Amino acid sequence: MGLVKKMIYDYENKTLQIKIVYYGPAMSGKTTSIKHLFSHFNRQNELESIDSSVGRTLFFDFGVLNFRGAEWGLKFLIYSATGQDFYASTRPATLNGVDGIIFVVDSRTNCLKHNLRSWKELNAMLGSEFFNIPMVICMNKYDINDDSMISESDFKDHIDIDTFKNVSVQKTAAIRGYGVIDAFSQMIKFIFPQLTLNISMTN
Ligand SMILES: Nc1nc2c(ncn2[C@@H]2O[C@H](COP(=O)(O)OP(=O)(O)OP(=O)(O)O)[C@@H](O)[C@H]2O)c(=O)[nH]1
Ligand SMILES: [Mg+2]
Repeated sequence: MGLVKKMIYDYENKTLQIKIVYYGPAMSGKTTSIKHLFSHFNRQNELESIDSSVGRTLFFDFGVLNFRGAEWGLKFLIYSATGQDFYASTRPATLNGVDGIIFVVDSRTNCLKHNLRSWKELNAMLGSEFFNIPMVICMNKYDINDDSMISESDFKDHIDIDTFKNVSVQKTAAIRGYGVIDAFSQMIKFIFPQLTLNISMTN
């Protein structure tokens, strides 16, 4: 379907534009993760969420994070695709031009089916590009941590993990902010292996 493009470089402003999408089944914690990311960088007011009255994402969340080095800038466009199936038709548009995917798993065992359905849908939409896109898998809700959690290796056993060029799986508890910044940093390392991460924020 050709949803994946090359990164956009703005020569005039020496800024590279990168699109990151948080993807996953309904209620897995995508919006919670993004909210933590933006508040970490003190940019919580710049996140646009289109919510229903009960806080479910209707179309997507969207915000921009800018980092400025001496010679260049990075502009991250951050989206979450809605997990609600009623709005499933908006997901391809949200994925259009994606450079990296943070897949948010609901790690409770009874959610395994939903996670895998969302995963397969993503694979189907991206086709052969799927395994070329940098992928960070967040095993979210790990604060619950009772006996009924999907382990990292359980989830890996269900997907073709070895086919990816760049993939990592890590535990998160977005509700406490645990692991969210690590996951984002891992994504930056995948996209820019040479970059040192002492970058400061600009407006
Ligand atoms: N215990 C626990 N609950 C979480 C965690 N992250 C999110 N939640 C809760 O899970 C519910 C859904 O979280 P959202 O962030 O709205 O999920 P979403 O993936 O954006 O959902 P949709 O937009 O409907 O696809 C909310 O009640 C959150 O408080 C977590 O790490 N641990
Ligand atoms: Mg949401």
